[in-house]
Amino acid sequence: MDIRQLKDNIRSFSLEDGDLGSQGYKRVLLQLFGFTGHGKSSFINSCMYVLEEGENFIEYAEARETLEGYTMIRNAYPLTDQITIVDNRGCSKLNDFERAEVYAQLGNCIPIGQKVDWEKNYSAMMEAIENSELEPNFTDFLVPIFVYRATKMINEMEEVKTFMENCVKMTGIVPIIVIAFKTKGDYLEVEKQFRLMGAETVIAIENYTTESKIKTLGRTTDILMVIDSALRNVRFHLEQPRNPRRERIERKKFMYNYIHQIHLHQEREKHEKEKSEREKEKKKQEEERKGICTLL
Ligand SMILES: Nc1nc2c(ncn2[C@@H]2O[C@H](COP(=O)(O)OP(=O)(O)OP(=O)(O)O)[C@@H](O)[C@H]2O)c(=O)[nH]1
Ligand SMILES: [Mg+2]
Repeated sequence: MDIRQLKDNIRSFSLEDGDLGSQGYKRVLLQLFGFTGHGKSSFINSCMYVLEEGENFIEYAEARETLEGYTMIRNAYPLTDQITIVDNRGCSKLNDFERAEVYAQLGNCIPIGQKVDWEKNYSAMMEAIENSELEPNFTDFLVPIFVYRATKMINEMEEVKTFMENCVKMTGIVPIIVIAFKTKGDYLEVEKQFRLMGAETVIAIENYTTESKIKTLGRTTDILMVIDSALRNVRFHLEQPRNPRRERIERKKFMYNYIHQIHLHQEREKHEKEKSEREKEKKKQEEERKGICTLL
């Protein structure tokens, strides 16, 4: 498909097009996830740039190289009337509740425009999910996209694989894998790792940035292909009867169950730790008693 055709497909995409109509969805939400600094915000700028004519690059989403992560607020950027892309907070190394927060973003349980705090405990997490009921959103068709940089082999295989599986449980879609920094690393090897983990669509791209913004055919095509793949997924799913309200309830149930499992896991660990400390203390006391006896 050439660039003109890809752009037209994206610009004219409508949820109403299928035989069953929009089934209650009002917009497609492309949900970006990934570790900090892997190119999520830059991917948003790249998408805006390739859909606009001309060479005027605008940094809509601020992109920076930081250790602790730059994007903190879950901002949304409309690409067309019906397609919006969301810059979710990236993670570095995640503890259990931080991981739950990633799913809360995916399930739209954290409002757009809100700062994402990694909640520390069970009750704070449950409260955040309950608060999402203030403005329940069941009209977004969620498409997960995972951004990973080609300069790094995947060390977090188990973590990423579980994330991909949970995306399917929550949205019915295997996340589209975007490998950024295409020219800076062995993207073929990274692609292979993702494919072996069950990825269906893997597209390597080189993001446009303030420093590197000359539009080329290959770079532009790769970026447009990501959006086009997401829309193909949406079309495929809209051919089946769906119920957006029921899907939201199922996502909430997934969240409650997930948080509950984490809570149980942490309680078990705490209990084991206390038990082992008690045993250590008991052993120490016994040894002290024995020492006193030999002295006598
Ligand atoms: N060369 C090159 N640089 C890139 C690419 N993608 C992003 N960068 C640069 O990498 C740095 C981090 O990119 P961001 O887009 O801010 O990454 P992020 O995933 O949004 O990071 P957080 O907001 O911290 O989670 C920025 O300095 C970008 O200019 C790419 O494909 N190629
Ligand atoms: Mg960012």
